[in-house]
Amino acid sequence: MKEQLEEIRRKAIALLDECADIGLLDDLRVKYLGKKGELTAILKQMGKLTAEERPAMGQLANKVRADIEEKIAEKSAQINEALEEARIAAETIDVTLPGKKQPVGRLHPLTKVLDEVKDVFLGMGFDIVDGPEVEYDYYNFTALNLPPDHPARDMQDTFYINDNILLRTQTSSVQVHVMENKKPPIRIISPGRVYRSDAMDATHSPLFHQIEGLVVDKGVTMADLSGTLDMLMKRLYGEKCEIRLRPHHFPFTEPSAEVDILCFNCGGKGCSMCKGEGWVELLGAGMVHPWVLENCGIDPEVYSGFAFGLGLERIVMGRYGINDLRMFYDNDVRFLGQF
Ligand code: FA5
Repeated sequence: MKEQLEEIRRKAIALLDECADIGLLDDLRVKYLGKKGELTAILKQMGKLTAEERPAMGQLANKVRADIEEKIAEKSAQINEALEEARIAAETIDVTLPGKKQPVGRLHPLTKVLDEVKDVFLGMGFDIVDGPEVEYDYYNFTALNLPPDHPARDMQDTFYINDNILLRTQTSSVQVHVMENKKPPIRIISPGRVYRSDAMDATHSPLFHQIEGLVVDKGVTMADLSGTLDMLMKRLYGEKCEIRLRPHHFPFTEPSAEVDILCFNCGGKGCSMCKGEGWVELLGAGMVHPWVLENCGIDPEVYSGFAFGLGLERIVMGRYGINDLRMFYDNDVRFLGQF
């Protein structure tokens, strides 16, 4: 039996020494130490030994088991360590590889220039207010001296929700909301979307943006209007920028003017952009009509005011030399990425 035990130990240790696989290691453990393993089979024969032989054989058997267990533990640690090293080697990050580019978004040119316009007016002490895009007929037309059937409504046909509610055609509707809720002095701008059933072309869109301006106080004159707009245009386009005020008619201002700047495409010579005029229309403006002040509960004998409505798209076109307004809405990143 002694030889058998020695033989089991020798063979088991030799096989374990060569083992490099965790599954195989477990098979060897079962083969030698399991319930039906070789060592157990030998121990079952202990009963055949004499009482004198048994303690020495028992001791040897325990020693053989301990040696095999120790070898299995040592091998298991070696194999696991090798596996861990292989895993780390496979996961190694090459820090010299170029990184993956994350595309970064940017502000739309309309938003960028609107922010500049807001800055200019905030610097002059104006507040910025919001108004509804879905509007009552009263605020968009009637309160602005455009009663039902007034011919000037034809110039601003729009999208109607019902007879009384429409998509606003102009931010001038906000003038009425502001004057109804706040007494002079008033100094506000109100940017936002407006809608008209205009056909799309290089300078028109059925959805576009306006920035309304309104100042009401004692002693406000047309000179204040002209000075304010001149200052804005010079801040946006540089000191050399020229504007002109052209007599016009708006039912809600008296006197009224359209304000043009020297064509940013041809510098005044005449081109397709300015339709040969040399000037591009940017906004409508004028002194708030006394009836509009009265409609809003402000005494026109005491107060006067000026108002203007800028077309944001046209300003941005001038700012960056863009000759077709449709590009703002095409969502082409090759275009939008340039600003
Ligand atoms: C008005 O809308 C008046 N509410 C402006 C105003 C305000 C006058 C306060 C007096 C006092 P008008 O319809 O001209 O006016 O439009 C103003 C500006 O909006 C135009 O000068 C132009 O720059 C721009 N605009 C008008 N229609 C379109 C369109 N379809 N697409 C793009 N921009 C447009």
